[in-house]
Order: sequence, then C-alpha cells, then structure tokens
Amino acid sequence: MPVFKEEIISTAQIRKRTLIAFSFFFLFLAGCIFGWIWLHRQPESDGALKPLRAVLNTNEKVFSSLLLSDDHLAKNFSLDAAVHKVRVNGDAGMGNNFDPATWKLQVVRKPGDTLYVSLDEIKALPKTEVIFDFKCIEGWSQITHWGGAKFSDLVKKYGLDEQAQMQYAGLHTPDNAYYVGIDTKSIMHPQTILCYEMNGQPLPMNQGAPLRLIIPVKYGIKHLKRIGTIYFSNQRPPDYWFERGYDYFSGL
Ligand SMILES: Nc1nc2c(c(=O)[nH]1)N[C@H]1C(S)=C(S)[C@@H](COP(=O)(O)O)O[C@H]1N2
Ligand SMILES: [Mo]
Repeated sequence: MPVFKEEIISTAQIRKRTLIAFSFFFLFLAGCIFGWIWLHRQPESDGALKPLRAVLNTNEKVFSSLLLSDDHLAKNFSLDAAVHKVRVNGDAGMGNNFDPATWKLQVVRKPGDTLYVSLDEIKALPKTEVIFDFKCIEGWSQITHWGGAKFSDLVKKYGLDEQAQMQYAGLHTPDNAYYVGIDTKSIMHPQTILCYEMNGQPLPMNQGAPLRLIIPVKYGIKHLKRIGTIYFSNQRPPDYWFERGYDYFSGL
C-alpha cells in the first residue's frame, strides 16, 4: 500500500513559490519581447531579416546534401488523379508583346556564344511525362499532368556537359521580367522537363507556351513560364522570389 505523506506548507512558503513562478514567467515574457525587437532591428539579407535568412540557408544545406539525389523522386500520380482545370498563377514576364511563332530557346554556352533551339527540335527529344503534386508557396497544391523533354536530354543532345558542371542554371522570360536560379543538381534531375504539353494538349499561353520549366522537386515559384534564355554560372543567378524574401533553394 502506498503511503501518502501530507506536507504542511506555510503561507510564507506559498508566497515564495508564487513569487518565483511569476518571476520566471515575466523573465520569459521579457525575453520574448526583447528577442522580437532584436530580430526586427537586424539588417535585411536578400529581402529577409538576417537571422531568418541564416535559418533558410542552413535548411538549404541540410536538405540539398541529404535528400536530393537521382533516386529521390517526387511522387508520381496516376493519370486519373490529375485535375482538368489547372490553376493559373503568376503573370510576371507574361505580357502581350510576345510572338510564340518566332520564338526560339536561347541557351548561353558562354558569354557571346548562344545556341538557338526551336520548339520542333525540343519536341524531337524523347518525351517525358510527369504527374505530380504542384505546390505553391501561397499554400495551394494541385495534381497536374505535364509533358516535355528532360532538361538533361537537352544537355546530352547539345553537348552542354561542361556547362552543366557549373553550380547553377539561370532562366529568364524573353522580357527579363521573371527570372529564377536553380542548382544544377535539381535542373538535371530526371523529373525536370522543358515542358510544352499540359494534359496531353499543347501548353496554353497563360501557362507558359511555347516552353516552360516543370521541376517537381521544387516549389511553384521555380517553374518558370515562357522560358526565353537559359545560362549557367557558379554564382547564384538572380531570383525573383528570393529577392522578395523567399528561400533560394525552395526544394520540396
Ligand atoms: N513567367 C512566370 N513564371 C512563373 C510565375 C510568374 O509570375 N511568371 N509564377 C510562378 C509561380 S509563383 C507559380 S505557383 C507557378 C504557377 O504556374 P501555373 O500558372 O501554371 O499554375 O508559375 C511560376 N512561374
Ligand atoms: Mo507560386
């Protein structure tokens, strides 16, 4: 049988314990308030407060080294899971002053040496389809179905292996208004495609015709619509949403 021993506590002891409890509570509260003020006095680094940017950078290091590899694939869904009404989001670089008929993809091999690739040439590469959960940082996601050529097949076909050894690829729209930077490992990933089809049909204009990027290992912000130019660099290319405070890596 357990024995319960009654403890007699004096009023003075109760008062002391209450005082200690409240002191801890106020210290904690003061810590929170000062922490908050301190954080907001920190300088900005690429659109985010410096300490927060440091957290993003650490996350990026961990996830890019541990999780991303060829055998780390985004989940592929069955055809009937794909939605028919695909959301249209983001229209930077999607102005009317653009003629898809005269468009060619520009691939900068090195400064002053640009390769021009037509849509027909891209369609001549093996076709790859992906059905995946497209996630936007705004909080929505949709299972969508896309078709196109693997970026890595373009690299193979046009002998861009040396360029693909660099750390980053940069992409921008023909008018330069939207631009992304992507680590080469992710753009060479087997599910990353130069996309010209959606739901088995030619890609609609507002979804990035004639050619957009579909990169299932990244959030929506990196899926640049209406690709004008692709180049390679060992420095981080400018990135539209990174400059507005988002994570550069933006991987899933
Ligand atoms: N050119 C261009 N591409 C873009 C954007 C944009 O504003 N301009 N927005 C991005 C964002 S935030 C998302 S979520 C996806 C949306 O693609 P969708 O319009 O096909 O749904 O496109 C990405 N690519
Ligand atoms: Mo997005």
